Amino acid sequence: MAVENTLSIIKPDATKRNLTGLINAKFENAGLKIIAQKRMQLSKSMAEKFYEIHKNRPFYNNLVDFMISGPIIAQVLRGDNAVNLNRTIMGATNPQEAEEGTIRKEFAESIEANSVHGSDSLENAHVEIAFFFSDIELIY
Ligand code: IDP
Ligand code: MG
Repeated sequence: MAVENTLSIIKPDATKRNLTGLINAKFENAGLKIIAQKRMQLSKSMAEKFYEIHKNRPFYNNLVDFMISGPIIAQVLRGDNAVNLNRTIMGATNPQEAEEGTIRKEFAESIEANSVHGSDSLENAHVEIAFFFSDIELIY
């Protein structure tokens, strides 16, 4: 399997409840390495741009407001099959549909406040990592 980098975000619902360590333990226990990390307060324009792909969805405005409601952690996870492995560890978007042991099953508050973001393809991972980090900030 190929070694990949993927973008992970710990969302405001999770930073507010002090869950960053418990969430990152799940990534590290699964063999993913955190090779870059920053805690940030997103501006409205940054959140709008990051989620631009969802601009026409009915939940877009609420999603942007949620993403700026508190600090986030933007981070890059690296490992074998990192894009899909991260999505598996996260669980389904709707926590009610998420598998036991996943982050969203254990920690998400709702389909919106679902604790984590993860890139959904290698191509999007490259774009999303570049949104937050320059190459020299990725420390293998
Ligand atoms: P994903 O985060 O599992 O990839 P996406 O469909 O890409 O899910 O949606 C992006 C984010 O938008 C979700 O993580 C969630 O925070 C929010 N979201 C998705 N669907 C809904 C919905 O039906 N109602 C409210 N918020 C939603
Ligand atoms: Mg998505």
